Amino acid sequence: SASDTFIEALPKAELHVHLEGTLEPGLKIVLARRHGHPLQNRTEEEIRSGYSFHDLPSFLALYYEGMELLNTEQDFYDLCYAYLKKVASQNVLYTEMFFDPQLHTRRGVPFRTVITGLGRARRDAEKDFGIHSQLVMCFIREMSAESADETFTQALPYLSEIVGVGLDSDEKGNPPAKFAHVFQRARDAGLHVTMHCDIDQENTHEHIRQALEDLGSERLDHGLNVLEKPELLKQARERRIPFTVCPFPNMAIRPGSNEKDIRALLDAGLTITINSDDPGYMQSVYITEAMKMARDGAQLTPEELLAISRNAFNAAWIGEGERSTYL
Ligand code: ES4
Ligand code: ZN
Repeated sequence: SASDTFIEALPKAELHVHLEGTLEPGLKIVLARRHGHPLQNRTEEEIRSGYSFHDLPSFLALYYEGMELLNTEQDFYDLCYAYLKKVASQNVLYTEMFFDPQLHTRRGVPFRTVITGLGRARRDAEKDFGIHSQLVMCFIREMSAESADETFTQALPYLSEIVGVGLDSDEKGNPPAKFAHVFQRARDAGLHVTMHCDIDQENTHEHIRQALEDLGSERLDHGLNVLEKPELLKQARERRIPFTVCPFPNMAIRPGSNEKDIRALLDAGLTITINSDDPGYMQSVYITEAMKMARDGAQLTPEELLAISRNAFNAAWIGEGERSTYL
């Protein structure tokens, strides 16, 4: 299988990372000092040792707790700039980053504060490290369809800063169909569409079917349960739907998944990419470390990892001119 140095040197594109999930304990302490938050008296090790989760709800509880440190334009700048600096050092040339505006607007942080901080960081990181990035706005699926619609309306003045929309957080009882209206608005506005279809959730196959057939999802974030339904598998293969696979959270919070999943997806002829998800909460497993996990679990060869990396550049929501500079 592929060596560490091969993986480290590979030019990469990341398509599944939650910016709020890149918040490292070290930056939490910096932000806590800035805001006089009690976390300022903790060490990184103490914060990290509090990160135990075993399923999606227990992970989301921790992830939501971190939000209270993100308040000013500078906070969002620092969050995004730190992630881009880190992955630029891993030879990530391009990244599409999810963000969750509702987790901020519901606390009284204006949409504008979030998007301007992230935008300034993106431009500075491009200047400083040559990394190109775009934003994908996610809706929180346990919040109401009306809240998602309101959020889309708030985003209208900033649509040039947003390449697509996604759907994340707690899937149980929250099917894609709940958000049909806002996804239609996004498509009408020319945005791209993806959504999480988490592993082994209630009604997982129906959720995947809705995503692919009813909501116009161009990708599936996770989506591993297609393997169990021949009709869905055939459709995903024929439409060459890219799957954004995230080895660390799969192992840590998705009890139904295991390290052989990636081999099974490849054997089924699906188009997969490998990604980090929430590295700040997941032992700092960024894309390079995620690729090493995937290699170890599925015995990936250099040729397979190169093909997986090319899949990500091919699936990226960029123009053909830019794509040709990567491939
Ligand atoms: C997430 Cl791991 C995961 N799953 C679903 N939604 C999320 N939001 C942030 N991380
Ligand atoms: Zn995710």
